[in-house]
Amino acid sequence: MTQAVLALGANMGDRLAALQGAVDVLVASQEVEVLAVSGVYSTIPVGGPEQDDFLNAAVLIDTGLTPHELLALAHRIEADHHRTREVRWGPRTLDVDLIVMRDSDGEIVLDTAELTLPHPRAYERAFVCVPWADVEPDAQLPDLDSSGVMRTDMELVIR
Ligand code: PH2
Ligand code: MG
Ligand code: MG
Repeated sequence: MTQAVLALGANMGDRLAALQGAVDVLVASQEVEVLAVSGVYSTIPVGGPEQDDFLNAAVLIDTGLTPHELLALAHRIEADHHRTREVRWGPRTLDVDLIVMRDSDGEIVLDTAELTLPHPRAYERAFVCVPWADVEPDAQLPDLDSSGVMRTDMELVIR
């Protein structure tokens, strides 16, 4: 089995319903076992154009899916919420991002056109790391930054 951390975000429409809908699909998926769901955080937008606040959450799962299969499932869940991809980092009804995956050999490292693991910007984004810490309190961040541990100094602005 492979463990994965998914980050959910929404800042258009019924944001809470979109996050819940994503969790519901994961729970219903044969190839996914949901191990933990974080709290829901209201966060100010990071990057992109001026846009509304996000709701963010994280989900810890076990899965038999490969990284690209899990990415396809994430895209399917987004499509079900009429997600369109117009503006990079712009408003979205639902964003489902793969943050980290690990199998029996340890952390999966991937760099393909479609998917980079661990997520290259996750560790500098409080809207990812704070919900992530909910589902994995002892999580060590991917060994990408100088310290290799989760930064506790990031500010999460909750409105
Ligand atoms: N997602 C982005 C860009 N900016 N800001 C917040 N607060 N939450 C997000 O989920 C988010 C963002 C691109 O996916
Ligand atoms: Mg994203
Ligand atoms: Mg995304």
